[in-house]
Amino acid sequence: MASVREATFDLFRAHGMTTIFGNPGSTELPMLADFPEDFNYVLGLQELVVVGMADGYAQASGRPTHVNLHTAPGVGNAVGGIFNAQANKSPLVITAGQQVRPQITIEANLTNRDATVGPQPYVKWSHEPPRAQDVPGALARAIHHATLPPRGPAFVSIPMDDWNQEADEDRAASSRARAVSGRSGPDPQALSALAARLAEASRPVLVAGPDVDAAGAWDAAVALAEKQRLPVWASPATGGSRIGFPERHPNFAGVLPPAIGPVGETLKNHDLVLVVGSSVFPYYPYLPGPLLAEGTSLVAITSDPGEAARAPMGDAIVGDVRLALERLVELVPDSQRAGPEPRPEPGEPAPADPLSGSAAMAALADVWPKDGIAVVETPSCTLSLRNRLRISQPGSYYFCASGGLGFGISAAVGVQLACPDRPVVCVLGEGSAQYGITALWSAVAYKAPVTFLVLRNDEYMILKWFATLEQVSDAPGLDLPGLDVAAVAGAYGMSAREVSGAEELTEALREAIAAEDGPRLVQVPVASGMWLD
Ligand SMILES: Cc1ncc(C[n+]2csc(CCOP(=O)(O)OP(=O)(O)O)c2C)c(N)n1
Repeated sequence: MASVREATFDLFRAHGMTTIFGNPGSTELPMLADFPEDFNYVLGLQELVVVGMADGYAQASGRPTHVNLHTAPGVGNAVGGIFNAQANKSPLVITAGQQVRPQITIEANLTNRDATVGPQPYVKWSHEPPRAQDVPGALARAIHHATLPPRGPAFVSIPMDDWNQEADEDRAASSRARAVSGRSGPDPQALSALAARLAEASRPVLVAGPDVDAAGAWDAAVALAEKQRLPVWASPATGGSRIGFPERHPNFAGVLPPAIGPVGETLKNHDLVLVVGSSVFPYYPYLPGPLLAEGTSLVAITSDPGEAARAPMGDAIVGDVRLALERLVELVPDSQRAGPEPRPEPGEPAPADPLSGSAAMAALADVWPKDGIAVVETPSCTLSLRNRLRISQPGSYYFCASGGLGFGISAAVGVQLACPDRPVVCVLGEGSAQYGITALWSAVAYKAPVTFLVLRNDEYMILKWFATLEQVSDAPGLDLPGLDVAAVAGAYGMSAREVSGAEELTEALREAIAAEDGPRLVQVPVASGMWLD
């Protein structure tokens, strides 16, 4: 007779979910008992980091990923990460331990009161099974919710006395055997009408968003842009959790600005804007203006009905991004339009002491490995990084779509565990690094050979920039004197050092990226400023 635990581990096996990210407590120990040899447990020291590592792993592997948290306080700590994972469309199956069933009603210590309510707004489904025998079925359902479009976290609370109960083997086997596919084709008529609109437009443009990458649709996006001679913008960096088009391609025009007025202004010379795999748009901050100029119309293709529903303008077609793009490529004619002007190469950054953020990004670009993956949490340098690296391979860029910090270090560890053969470089502001700092320990513990590059400007630069924009003066709490991430990393057992100047930085990065035996951290002082080039 199988126990609920055995039936559940069989379910995870059937879905290839043999890596579990967790931070354990007494309420989770019964699940972890006799831990099977074919499973890996990746320990994170705080729950935001546990979810962040799983988020990176899930996105980079494309697979549903199990996160195990400690009852109410663990879930509470994790909520920021769950919010991030939802924005990143990361298929997480999150479980949390719960008091034993006989002690929930009397609210014994560590009872997760109203367990399903805590993570509610940030998960697709939140549940506590009514019987121990329902645990495997509930987790099967959570896996399907997490992986159906739009992908995202699902949550199941599991009383700790459920694991050793006898499973309902028929039900467990039946739910384990189910395959559920969520790739649905777009409405063929809507797509034909769109193909006709594209062919007839005089100056159409493509905006490629993160779901082009998640859907494996790079080749189709490139084929469409080339066949129709479309200039291509990346969706605004604020929500650009992934890159959907090669940024060295001659048709690539740049990264759209993130606010209403500037987006309308940037796209004003086009009569048709086709947005693929992005919300319309991840606006921030609020800079009002026309959503689009007069004479510009917009169509969005998205697998996310929520994105289609909430867009403030334009038409939308819901369906799998890759299926839609591949069909569109067949439907549109070869265009005779003049192709877009090529984008200028980035210039030499101006010399400065300490280095400008742009010079630091130029140093990184100089040593960038062919199949490198960037995980980015560096608010004042994100645009410079995009401009200097010009990433042109799929699955090579991860950024937190929600703007919530704590993603960078953790996600980089998860991405590296999912892609052990590719060099991962995590670029961080020293302020952002603090939210997920304990993930440095996990990088060391699991010998994840991530290169961490910390840009140290002694401040929350982007908040100073926002203060100017919002006409706020004398706000406290925007300076970070004496925050030495290299010293902290050393205390977690990581090989870490601070360097200064472009030459030392280039050398240190080259060495760190080449190292395969574990993580390295390179910290470099940079000048104050927002670095856009
Ligand atoms: C969880 C969370 N808390 C606070 C913020 C607000 N916030 C946005 S950017 C930022 C500062 C980042 O500083 P740093 O990483 O040093 O980058 P810099 O702006 O200096 O480049 C803060 C605190 C946030 N986005 N998320």
